[in-house]
Amino acid sequence: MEPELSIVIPAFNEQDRLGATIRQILEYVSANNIRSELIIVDDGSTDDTSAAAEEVAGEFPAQTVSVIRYQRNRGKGYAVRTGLGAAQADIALFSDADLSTPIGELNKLIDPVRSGEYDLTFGSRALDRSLIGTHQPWRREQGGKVFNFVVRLMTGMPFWDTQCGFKAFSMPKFRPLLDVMKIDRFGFDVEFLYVARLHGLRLMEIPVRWNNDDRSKVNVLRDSIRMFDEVRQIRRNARNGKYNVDIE
Ligand SMILES: Nc1nc2c(ncn2[C@@H]2O[C@H](COP(=O)(O)OP(=O)(O)O)[C@@H](O)[C@H]2O)c(=O)[nH]1
Ligand SMILES: [Mg+2]
Repeated sequence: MEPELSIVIPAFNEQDRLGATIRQILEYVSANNIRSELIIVDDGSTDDTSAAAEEVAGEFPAQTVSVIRYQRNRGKGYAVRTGLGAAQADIALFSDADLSTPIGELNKLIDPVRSGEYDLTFGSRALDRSLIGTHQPWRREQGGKVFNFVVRLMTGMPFWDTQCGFKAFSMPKFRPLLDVMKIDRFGFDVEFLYVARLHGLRLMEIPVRWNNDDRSKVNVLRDSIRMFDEVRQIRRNARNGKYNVDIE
């Protein structure tokens, strides 16, 4: 039977965090009778990420779990696009491997897509900060605010947190756009929202709970520089018509 929801987890060197995450997700979907498929994308990990995923998946024979892997690390954006490209269901969600947004927040994003009211819904840590249990380190949180301010200035988008790793999509609407997406690293969230908006999809930023996991793989200096550069690339791509695509 076709799944009603595809859940994508981008994973880079996540052998320590991924097992517990998969278990929590599969327990949640079975307890709530959600017909889902789980797609793990191993983004060129150098540890035993794939094996860890397969091991836990083996504990849930009734659930559909697939692991996609490739040799070279390409970035979270590339990994998420790969997972969405493989998604079978009409609704897809991606979540970080550390479940910083608990999987119980799922319905907040899925319901407005299922009802047809919105095409892309995304978690936000900026709309209701009282939902944040464990904060990111102070510098990282301030950096996030600056990044979002720059994104608003450079793209004209009215959002407050583009970077939360918890986003849901109406795949019939979003799938054609995957072909024109180009940003492979952490700027991809901005590109997703920008291109979706450009093509008239209906977007909603939704406050979600967040408990930061401090075992972050992000290198603040290197990855921040790349992100600003990627936002400039998005503007350039838009100007050069790189995001033109026929959607029905
Ligand atoms: N850092 C990093 N994360 C990646 C990459 N590819 C996929 N990911 C995944 O992106 C998600 C966010 O990473 P995380 O380290 O938790 O970031 P943070 O919580 O924002 O500091 C996790 O699911 C990672 O496994 C990559 O190339 N680098
Ligand atoms: Mg994290």
